[in-house]
Amino acid sequence: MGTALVYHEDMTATRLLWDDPECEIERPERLTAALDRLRQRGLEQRCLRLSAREASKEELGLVHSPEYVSLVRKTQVLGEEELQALSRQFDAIYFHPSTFHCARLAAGAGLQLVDAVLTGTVQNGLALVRPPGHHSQRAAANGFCVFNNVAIAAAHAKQKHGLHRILIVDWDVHHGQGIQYLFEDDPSVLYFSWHRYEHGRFWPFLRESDADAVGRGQGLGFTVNLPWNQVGMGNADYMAAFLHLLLPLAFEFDPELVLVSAGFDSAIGDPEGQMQATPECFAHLTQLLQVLAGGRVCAMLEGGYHLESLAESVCMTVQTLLGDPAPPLSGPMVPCQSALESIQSARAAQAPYWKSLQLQDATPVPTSPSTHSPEGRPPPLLPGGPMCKAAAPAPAPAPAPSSFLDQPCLCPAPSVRTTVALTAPDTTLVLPPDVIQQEGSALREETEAWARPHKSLAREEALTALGKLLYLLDGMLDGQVNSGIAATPASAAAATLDVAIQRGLSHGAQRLLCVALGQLDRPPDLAHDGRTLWLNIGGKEAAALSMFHVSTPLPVMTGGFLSCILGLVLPLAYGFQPDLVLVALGPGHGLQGPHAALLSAMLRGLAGGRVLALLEEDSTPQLAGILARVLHGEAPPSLGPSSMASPEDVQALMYLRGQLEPQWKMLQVGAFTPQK
Ligand code: X5A
Ligand code: ZN
Repeated sequence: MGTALVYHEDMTATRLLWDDPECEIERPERLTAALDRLRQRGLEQRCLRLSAREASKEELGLVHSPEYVSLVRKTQVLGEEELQALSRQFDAIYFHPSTFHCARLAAGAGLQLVDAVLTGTVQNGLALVRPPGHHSQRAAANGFCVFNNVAIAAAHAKQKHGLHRILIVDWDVHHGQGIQYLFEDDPSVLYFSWHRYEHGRFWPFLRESDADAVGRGQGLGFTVNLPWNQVGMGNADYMAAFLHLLLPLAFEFDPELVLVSAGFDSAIGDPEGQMQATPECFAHLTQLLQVLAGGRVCAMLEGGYHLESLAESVCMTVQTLLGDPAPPLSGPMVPCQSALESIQSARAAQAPYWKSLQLQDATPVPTSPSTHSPEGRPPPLLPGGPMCKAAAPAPAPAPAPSSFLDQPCLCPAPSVRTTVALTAPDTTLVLPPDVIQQEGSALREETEAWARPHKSLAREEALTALGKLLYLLDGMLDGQVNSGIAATPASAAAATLDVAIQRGLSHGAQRLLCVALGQLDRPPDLAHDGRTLWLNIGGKEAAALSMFHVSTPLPVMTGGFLSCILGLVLPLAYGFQPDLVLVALGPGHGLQGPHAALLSAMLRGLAGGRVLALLEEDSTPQLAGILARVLHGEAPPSLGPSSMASPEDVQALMYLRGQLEPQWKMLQVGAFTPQK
């Protein structure tokens, strides 16, 4: 199932006819710049192109008053003077004779997208529209917005498709107060918005944009505001907000559909936002949302006023919707103090309404006050190696707006996205047509040489499996293959993993993340040089060994699994910035298919998607199939209503995080506040 791109050229018609410094940034070139770049990159051609239709009067009436709709209709026949006079009745608004037509196309585009996704025509999509929508209210235009495109789409999804749980993620840099007002008492719509706030000193200057606005009546806890009180928020801040605030709530909510108010004025270079997040960050945000709602994600353009940054960020979003792996994030992964304070205050405000926040915030984290110092970052790397240079962490601070786009991408896309290298090619495997079943093996002599130090690799079956694994790994290290799965006899799992680590490190990986589930012993000679991050979950080793060798006996079977991924695995992984990921399901891993799929899908955000999953040979073909599909970019199945972590699990996790936090800053969920 593909990706829809909904557009209509007519939406470039509306434009500002008089002088107004506040409104002049919302111009037609925003759409043409984004679309041109999508074409240049060959992305538009990969989408299902849908021509936007106008929303009907009834559809607009789902959220707007009839009086307001007819007021906007009348602007079609007004002269410039009258248009200007009417515009002055609203905050940051201009009308043009084409505004009504454009705004109906913008709302209609969102409806078409939702229909295409909910009827199964496509998996996901983007509506490239203007005017934007999220500031618009029941009877008012506001902030360049005329009709509330995303709100109309949500109301339509409820009314026409009978949905009960819709998540709206508003990553535009402004508060979508229009959406908030329309759904504040509605528990079927969870609205999340982060926005430049500066303690209320930034437009639209509303008290109700703060973290303590959490909805009302039945809708208490279904409005989630994350106000940024400083400009300059970057990749680490945005990722921390998703991992520690949005995603725990989103999984607990278990949406049937995700709508994105996709404004790109939150990206670097934008004159409104003044933020620092790079376009690649939007690939990661998109990828994180794709694990929800069975991958049903509908993004609709809102703001974004730096044409270059906008075009690039739109490409990142579409590319990710199409299933391409996200490029690695640049810059130090250390959230700033102000971001942590904001995240903490939003978590505190939401805690009464969400189980996933309660246990955690009840337990103070045993740690020292955090600082800005990047001392917790892994040490610098040895230069060289044939692997993608862009994957190496940039020691420099976030690049200046003028130069952020001309970093050459040094990684050509691998020709094969996913390879399955099982010992006995399985005919019952259900795989996407372009997933390759690997025939090849590494040379016998070479395989034997790697196997020699390990007793458990002496058996013929283990050697055969190792040969296939090494061949796959080499394909990944050479950049021909992006991701893959391989199998090994259970008795040889630990040794095979050890060989894979050594081979990866000696053949070009500069930082290798190994996530080992179940009874997999840490390789005895695993170096402590910062090039390998070893993370064992559900094994028998005691908790928290050191910065680069982390173990937790936490059983993955329990509801603690999600907290473990969001609160431990991903923060460590994003902080480490690996260029190769090994995920091994060892003896007694206890993971069910959907859980293993979710973990793999989320680890795909690392290392440009260069992820090798190692399974036990007697795993079911279903497990191999689901992992191959997820590594290939398909959405993991929904986990359904999540069972919550047991208090003991949460305690164990909190303790471990407290130990590791001084070194791994992405683990921080908030600024340290001493108990009252
Ligand atoms: C959609 C959007 C911004 C309005 C800013 C007014 N609106 N100063 O980004
Ligand atoms: Zn905006």
